[in-house]
This record gives sequence, C-alpha cells and structure tokens, in this order.
Amino acid sequence: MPSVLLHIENAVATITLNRPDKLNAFNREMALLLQSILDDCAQSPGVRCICLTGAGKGFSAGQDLAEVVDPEGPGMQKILSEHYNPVITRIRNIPKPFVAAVNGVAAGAGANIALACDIVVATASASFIQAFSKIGLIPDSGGTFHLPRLIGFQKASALMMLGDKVNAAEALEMGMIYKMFADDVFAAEYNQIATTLAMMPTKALAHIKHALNHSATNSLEDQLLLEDRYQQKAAATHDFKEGVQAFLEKRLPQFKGE
Ligand code: LHQ
Repeated sequence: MPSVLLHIENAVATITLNRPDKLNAFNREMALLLQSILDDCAQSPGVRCICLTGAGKGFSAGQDLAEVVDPEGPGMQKILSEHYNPVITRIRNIPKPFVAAVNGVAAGAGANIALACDIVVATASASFIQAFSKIGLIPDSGGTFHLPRLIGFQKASALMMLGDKVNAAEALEMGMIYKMFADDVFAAEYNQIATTLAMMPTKALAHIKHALNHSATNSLEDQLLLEDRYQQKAAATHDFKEGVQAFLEKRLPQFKGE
C-alpha cells in the first residue's frame, strides 16, 4: 500500500497518511509522496478543497525516529529542507483551502503539519504533542510560527518546552483547533466542512488565506493595501458576480471556483 492515499470526491481531495502501524510517522518516501500529491491537487481544477487525515488510530507521530538513526537514511541535513519545509510551504501557499482532520494523536512534525492547515478539526479522542523537546530537538515544521499565533506566546512556550500532551477538548479551549467532534460522527462532520469549502468561491478563499499569511508580519497600513489588492482580484471573479446575482434573485449561488 502507498504511504499516502488520495481520494477525490465532490471536488474534495482527501489525503490519508498511511503508515498506521507506525502511527503514520513520516519517512522520506512518505514526505516526498505527500509533496507530489499536494502538487497534483494544486494543479487539478477539479480539486477545490484538500483534507489531510491519518489511517488507523493516529494522525501522525511526526518523524519516523528509526529513519533518523539509520545510516542509510536521509540524514538530519535533509529532513527539514527536503521533507517538512516543502510540505508546510505548500500547505500555506497552494491557493485552496486545507482542512486537517485530526483523527488521533498528532505529535512532533505531525502536529505542526496539522496546525499549518487553514481549518483544524479533531475527533474527541485526538491529542496534540509538541514532542520535540523530549528528544532534545526544537519544534519545526512551522510550529514556532503557527502555535504562538494560535494560542499565545505563553502557552506555546510551555507546550513546546514541557512537551505536554494536549487533548482535543483542551486544544479547542486554547484556540489551537476550530472544532472537536465526537468520534462516531467525526468523519461525517469533517467531510461536511470540506464539501462546503469545495463548493465555495475558491479564489476568494485563496485570497483570504494569503491575506492571513501576510497578516502575521505586515503593518496595518500594508495589510490594508494588500486587502485592497486582493479585493479587486476577488471582485473580478465569476463567483463574485454569481454571489451578488444569486442574492438579488433570492436563490442559492452556483460557484465555479473561477
Ligand atoms: C513510531 C513513532 C515515530 C517511529 C510511534 N517513529 N515509530 C525533525 C528533524 C529531524 C529529526 C527528527 O524529527 C523531526 C521532526 C519530528 O517530528 S521530531 C518528533 C518525532 N516524534 C516523536 O518524538 C513522537 C514519538 N512517539 C511517541 O511519543 C508516541 O508514539 C505517541 C505519544 C505519539 C503515541 O503513543 P502511543 O499511543 O502509546 O503509541 P506507541 O508509542 O505504542 O506507538 C505505536 C507504534 O508506532 C509503535 O511501534 P510498535 O512496533 O512498538 O507497535 C511505535 O514505535 C511506533 N511509533 N511514533 N515517531
């Protein structure tokens, strides 16, 4: 079985990390395959939402630690620059919404890949662990960027230094995730969110995403200029015209993602 699965339905690409016996820990093959699948999803006009989840009981336990000590392995130099950083930049830059459907434990790079997504939802039995400090590393895969912005500097410092496990209810309370669902309805609920996103004006969602990327570092003045620029682009789309027309005609809009 491939280490990453792709299923496309109703314009939603569901990408499943698939090494369940290792809690979907990443080795080089899996990281490169994920990048290539993300590239395919970015290119395909039939994909309007990308949903990341894990096979079995975990989302992802981060780096496969056996590979780190394997003399035949990629070596520390390549792991971030060739495996994780290109995944995180794709998640943030591909102009389509990403949903992380965290179905179980998300640890290390696995947690931070989830937290890079636009919308993070978790099943009630899921958990998040900044596991890095426990093995003498620092959080990577964008963790030091996204986590303090999601939950604040103080809580991020504590979670990163202590490596404490945060359960889904605590993650929700902290603002780390958007919603938590009971295990038995989780798949239906995250599919509903992904399907809704896939029917929405894709270009506007992409502009929202990119504006938020910049808001992390821009001044207010620069951000206002950027909002103006993206708003002009959004206003030039078919979907904007359709959205306004449908409102005036009191009917549901038919967005095309164009
Ligand atoms: C694993 C792993 C794993 C291999 C579970 N590797 N097998 C960047 C720069 C360069 C180098 C290093 O990495 C990074 C990025 C990172 O992600 S660093 C952080 C790496 N991840 C961790 O340190 C987490 C390690 N895993 C755990 O602490 C636990 O497995 C958690 C808390 C995630 C889950 O605990 P349990 O639910 O009790 O499951 P388990 O520990 O029994 O794991 C199930 C199996 O999965 C087991 O295999 P086995 O053959 O004994 O059944 C584990 O060995 C295997 N596994 N994580 N990262």
